[in-house]
Amino acid sequence: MSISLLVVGHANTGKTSLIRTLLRQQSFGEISNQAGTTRHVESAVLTLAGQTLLTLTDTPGFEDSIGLWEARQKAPFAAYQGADWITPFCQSHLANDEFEQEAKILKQLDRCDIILYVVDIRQAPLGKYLDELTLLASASKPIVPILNFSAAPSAHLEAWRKVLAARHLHAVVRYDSVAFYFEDEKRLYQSLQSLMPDHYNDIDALLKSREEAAQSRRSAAIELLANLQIKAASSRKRCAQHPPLASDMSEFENQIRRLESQFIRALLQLYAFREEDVLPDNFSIQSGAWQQDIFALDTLKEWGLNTGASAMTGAAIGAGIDVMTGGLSLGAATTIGAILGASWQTSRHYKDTLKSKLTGRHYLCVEPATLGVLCLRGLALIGHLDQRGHASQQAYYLDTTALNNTASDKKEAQEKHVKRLIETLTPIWKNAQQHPEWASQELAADHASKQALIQVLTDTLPQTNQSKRTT
Ligand SMILES: Nc1nc2c(ncn2[C@@H]2O[C@H](COP(=O)(O)OP(=O)(O)OP(=O)(O)O)[C@@H](O)[C@H]2O)c(=O)[nH]1
Ligand SMILES: [Mg+2]
Repeated sequence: MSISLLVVGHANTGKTSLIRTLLRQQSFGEISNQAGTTRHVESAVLTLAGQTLLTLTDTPGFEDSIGLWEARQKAPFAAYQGADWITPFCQSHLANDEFEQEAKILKQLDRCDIILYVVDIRQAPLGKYLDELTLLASASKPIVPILNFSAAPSAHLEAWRKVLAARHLHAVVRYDSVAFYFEDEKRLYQSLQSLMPDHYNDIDALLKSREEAAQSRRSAAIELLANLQIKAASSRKRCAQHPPLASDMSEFENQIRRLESQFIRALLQLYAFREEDVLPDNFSIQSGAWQQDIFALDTLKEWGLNTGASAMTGAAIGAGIDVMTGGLSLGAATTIGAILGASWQTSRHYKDTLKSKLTGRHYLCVEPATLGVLCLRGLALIGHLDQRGHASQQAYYLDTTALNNTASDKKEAQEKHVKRLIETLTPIWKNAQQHPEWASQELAADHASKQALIQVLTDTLPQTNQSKRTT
């Protein structure tokens, strides 16, 4: 036997959104900013290992709760005690007429085990909401108030707590169907456990499986980012001449952009989001560009990354791209050249051979600044998806807002954190740069370089994701 939850509340408080997020399913029902979106009762089940644990029933929102409350207090319904007024009311002409939507809710009340009463805490606890609560309470079913829209601070939070406590509703759950916090969902399930002790173990198993799924999703996401980093760092393109031709440059840039696009697609699939849910409508990742271009100088600067090699190799080379000669970056080759000239007492012939070996072949490769941008963007996206509810409707624009919105002292700490991260990752990137064969293969999970990257990314992720609830 599953627990039957009836999701009710005023129009537009996020009832359908709550169910989508609990189910981790974007396809359930219809969501919109317009009140009165859900017109019919619709149920979905939440299963674990093939067993149905919860039935979630969505309902239309209350539209005229004050009118309904007045009708309930008039003859003939005023004569009924407790829940007895509900059946005759649903059989009356009012249920087909002015209270058609409300009657759809009332008809479900005796079929459910628990009522989830969804509140939009951006609104004050007005009389119409209190009338809804009184009407629902007459069904004598346990009510769990869900304080939805909790991610942003609300001036009405305490007022809601007060009016709910006055109605003996102390076990309230804060939630946000868009900015998802697993801890909130846990509290919701824990309140179900206390109301339905016979189902305690089932809900416990559900919570554990949700926690494990979140963990393994995060590990898989980090491995995807490690693969992207290794592939980008080990990618190189032999160029026909030096300075490189514009066509060689753009071909190489596109190769790297494609790697990032593949990573984004794989990540969205892993988190069960569609491309259009995270990316703007008119955006096509096939085209390579994803909002800010990773090879634009401004992008590198915005993410707090300097472009040392670009400055050194001159304007002929795009931002974020370096040129390697004979397996060494031009920076390193120049330094060795200088050492040779100054201190090596070798024959001219040997020196020339070595010099041509160092400078004869030119390869384009990705500069640490770009690898840094790829890394920070990847971490920011993983952080976002970890907390994105399946009811979210806004496309996610991946930019540096998360970094720039922080207070200046925090911003400084963030910049230091980025610098440290790049310093830690640079030796791993440099090593990958010497292995062009890694660009076309997937390294085994226990490969030392991959392991090292995974470790750094895992340690970094919680700090990169700064969006913690503030209230
Ligand atoms: N930021 C934020 N937006 C939310 C939240 N819950 C719902 N929304 C948004 O609020 C709007 C209404 O959500 P719905 O789920 O359609 O609300 P509803 O209660 O089912 O609405 P009706 O079916 O019309 O009664 C949508 O634009 C949602 O994206 C939330 O917790 N946080
Ligand atoms: Mg709805």
